Amino acid sequence: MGLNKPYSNATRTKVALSALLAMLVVGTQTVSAATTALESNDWVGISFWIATAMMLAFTAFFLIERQNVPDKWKTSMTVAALVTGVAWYHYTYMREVWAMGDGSPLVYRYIDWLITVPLQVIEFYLILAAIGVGTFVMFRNLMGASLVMLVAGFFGESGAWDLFGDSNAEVWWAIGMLGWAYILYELWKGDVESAAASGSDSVQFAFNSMRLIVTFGWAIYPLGYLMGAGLIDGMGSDDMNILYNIADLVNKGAFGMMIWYAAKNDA
Ligand SMILES: *C/C=C(C)/C=C/C=C(C)/C=C/C1=C(C)CCCC1(C)C
Repeated sequence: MGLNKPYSNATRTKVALSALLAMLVVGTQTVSAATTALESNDWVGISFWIATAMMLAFTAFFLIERQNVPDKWKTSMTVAALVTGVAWYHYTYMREVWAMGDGSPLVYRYIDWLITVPLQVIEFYLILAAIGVGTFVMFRNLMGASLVMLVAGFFGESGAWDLFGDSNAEVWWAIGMLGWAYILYELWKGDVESAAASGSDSVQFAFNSMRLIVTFGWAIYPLGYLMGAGLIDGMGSDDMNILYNIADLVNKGAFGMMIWYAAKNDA
């Protein structure tokens, strides 16, 4: 047994499987809570169910695959599993809120984002550090901007702080957009781009995936917000929830899969 490989693969597998088992045991408490059966045309409910199951599957996959990638990618895999794991936990409640006829699970949604988005910023930082541009200042600014984005979204959607009267939803949306715009600026600016170009193929793949996810995958959320706020003709809160659920699968699950793909192909 070498110094940097103190545990055998068999031990690692056992640890990963035990963690999964513990998750499942805890999870079934909420998973098996009393629900009314879904109607066959309840598309919002169906999307909640699909997202819940997929988040669990992603989490299991990332935890188990963590031991099949080179050491330097393991932390990224762990963070990817935490993102989908925390989301799975909240989805078990969100679909319940929906199934019980209590409408849009706004508070659970934002609590989830408040945990998973900072975790994703950590993921971004790990990739930026791998291309040599990740600094503390950059990490702090990305974290700050993501919090501005989420807090503004919460006030705008909940109406908990009606600071802007008649245009409350619009102005909070615009403030949230500024937070997102700052993140895009950090990821698309020239020096980061040229630094990335000098990384290994795997690191470049991870970097490009991250940028596309934050640009296009994240764009689904402000669109959903506008629908939910009744600012797009003929669209409403149901459309918003379907979009949010799809967006979460793309940005948490597919993003994690891209990290895994990059890691697997890094010799
Ligand atoms: C796993 C959850 C993720 C990646 C959530 C991301 C959420 C956003 C990118 C939300 C963005 C918003 C704006 C850009 C403006 C309006 C308010 C928000 C919060 C919907």
